[in-house]
Amino acid sequence: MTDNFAKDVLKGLTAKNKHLPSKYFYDDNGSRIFQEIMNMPEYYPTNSEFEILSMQSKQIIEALKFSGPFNIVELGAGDGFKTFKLLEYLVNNNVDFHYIPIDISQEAIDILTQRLKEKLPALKIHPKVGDYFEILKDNRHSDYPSLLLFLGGNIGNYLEEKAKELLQLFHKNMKRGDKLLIGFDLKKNPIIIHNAYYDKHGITKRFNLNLLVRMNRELDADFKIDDFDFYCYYNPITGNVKSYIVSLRKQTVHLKAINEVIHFDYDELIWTELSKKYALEEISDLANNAEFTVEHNFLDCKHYFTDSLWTK
Ligand code: AVJ
Repeated sequence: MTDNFAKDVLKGLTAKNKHLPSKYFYDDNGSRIFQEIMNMPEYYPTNSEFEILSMQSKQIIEALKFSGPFNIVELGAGDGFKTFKLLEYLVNNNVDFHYIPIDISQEAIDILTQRLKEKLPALKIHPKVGDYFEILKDNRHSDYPSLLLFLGGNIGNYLEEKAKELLQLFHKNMKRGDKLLIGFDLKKNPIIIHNAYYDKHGITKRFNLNLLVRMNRELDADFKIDDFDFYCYYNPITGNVKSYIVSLRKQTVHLKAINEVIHFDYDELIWTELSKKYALEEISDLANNAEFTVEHNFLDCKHYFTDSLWTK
């Protein structure tokens, strides 16, 4: 784990345009800050998806057209707050299924498991910590059909080519007839998007700067957190939100664990995240590119977000 982090950090911080992969936001501390983001009123994706999964559970489950028992495999389950409504619906209707939440944060999975055992004691839950694909590969040998959940709009973090690769990999690790329910944040009034990412509480800033804290801890680096700021902007034409860490001074940072020195110019940027917003046509293009069929788009009432149901 740490080895890949060191390698990716070195690659990103020695590039001409500095960058860091957003997947490294989610150490235990970052996962907690992300919970705070999800609790902000401005961060609408959580509320929109929560509405979809609360109000349309029945329609979603009917659209699966599974006749017997099935698995629900959730990639990046986090605290599972949104999924709870779907699980609750299924348990209350005595549907026969197994829930397999997967996350890279042990802490997040522990909290989720404990909470679900309390709230839905009848739920058959098999939590997994680790890499999506290793666990997906196991699941391919299951006798039951599967519904894969990739919620929260995580796909928005991938550049187009990477998103296509990821979806092809999902496809490859699914059985014919398996379903994918995948969340996409939709293009909308740019002001709403701006406020969700450039939040006035500074929580998203803390989320980004946590990358520096993580490097200090795991790579024995000496980033002075106060000498860096956060900036992000939304381009309504491309649908891209791009997030950056800004160096407030010309400065030098040592990464002692890997014996590296990194120089920052005054106002130099580190690109930390892409959060792409989609139009519905772009979503069906992506599905078709990976040889999925779009079954249905489940939208919230404001049309901010869609959980798109695809079939292999
Ligand atoms: C978890 C990837 C969906 O891109 O909206 C929230 C992460 N970044 N605020 C997103 C995030 C800044 C989030 N995803």
